[in-house]
Amino acid sequence: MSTEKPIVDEKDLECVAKFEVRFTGYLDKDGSAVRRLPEIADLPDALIALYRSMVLTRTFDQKAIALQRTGNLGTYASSLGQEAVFAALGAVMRPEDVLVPYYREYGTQLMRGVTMTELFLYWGGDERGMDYAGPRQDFPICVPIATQVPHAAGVALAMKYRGEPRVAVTVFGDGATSKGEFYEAANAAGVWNLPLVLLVNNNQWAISVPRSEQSACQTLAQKAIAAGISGEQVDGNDAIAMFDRLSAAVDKARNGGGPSLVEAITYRLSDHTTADDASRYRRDEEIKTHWDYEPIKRLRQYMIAKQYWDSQQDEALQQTCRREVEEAAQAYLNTAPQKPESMFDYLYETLPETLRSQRDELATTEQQSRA
Ligand SMILES: Cc1ncc(C[n+]2csc(CCOP(=O)(O)OP(=O)(O)O)c2C)c(N)n1
Ligand SMILES: [Mg+2]
Repeated sequence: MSTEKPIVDEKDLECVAKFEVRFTGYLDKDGSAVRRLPEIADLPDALIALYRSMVLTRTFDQKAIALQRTGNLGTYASSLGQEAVFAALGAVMRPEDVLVPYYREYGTQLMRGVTMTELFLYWGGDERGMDYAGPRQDFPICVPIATQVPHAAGVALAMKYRGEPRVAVTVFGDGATSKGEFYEAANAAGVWNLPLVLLVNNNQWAISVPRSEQSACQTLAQKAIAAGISGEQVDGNDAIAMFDRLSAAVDKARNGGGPSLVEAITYRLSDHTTADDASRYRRDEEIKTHWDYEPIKRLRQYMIAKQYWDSQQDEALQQTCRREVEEAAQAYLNTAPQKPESMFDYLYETLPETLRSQRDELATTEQQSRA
């Protein structure tokens, strides 16, 4: 060990960088304001649009799970408890922006013009559901974790290269922030100052891995700071806060201010998917506590207190949503399945010989079984 005195005392070392991560929330669990509210809080139409999206999504979720449980749908990933995150995103994006989703953002997708029938088709194993009739440039649902994040950076790069005032938004979970693709995309976005919003749906669980075991970081938002991007936390169960902070991030990206990361703090009230049984790794009391903070009740109570909404309107909305979901489910159930050989049809412009013979064999077997 050196006995030489240090030239600079440790306490006098220059601090070369300081960072902070802010948390934004406006409503308490009962929907009362805890601080001065942003503009949207006094715009009843805007609030009702958020609320409608959340109620519709929750109704859609319930139907999807019922279809899966009765053998009419494949594995399904619910958005229960996280509706405010996705409604707010749908409300702040413009039609010309591009959504690069993972697999829980039904609220956003529906607001952007994807239909419930298309979503049912997808989870029913029919890829035609991802060939949206509406938002043609939005990306399909992405199940491989975090792989869509660099794609979104690529989309944002194209927008910037063409000088278009558009924004790419990608959404992913707390678990995805441990993946290399996330870091690589965030790094590129920072260096190239891309019009990209990285939205982390921190629902506290990655299947059975709790947030505490996912990362030793105090916040996931600070992972952006390492890439030179601003990162912040928002109460993901507060639709007003989500709208406020996401619109700031999207506006900033659109106006040349570059990328941002928004970490929405929410909670997955459902199983991970219908293939999961969370009771094997999660205590009931934990879920009960989080039901107290769920986003639909909070916004409803706020709107009722402001006299923007009443119980009659609420009942009418619930009924409309149920009817719309039932109609979409019927349209899905009435859709004739694709022929099995269609699985060969979309990967190659010209099918290689080995696959062509397999396709022909399958088509013949199919014909014989139908005869
Ligand atoms: C590359 C890859 N690895 C593993 C999986 C299996 N898998 C599916 S969902 C999931 C957890 C994702 O958790 P998180 O990112 O927090 O999203 P959440 O489902 O909680 O919304 C994992 C590991 C996968 N789909 N893709
Ligand atoms: Mg998660």
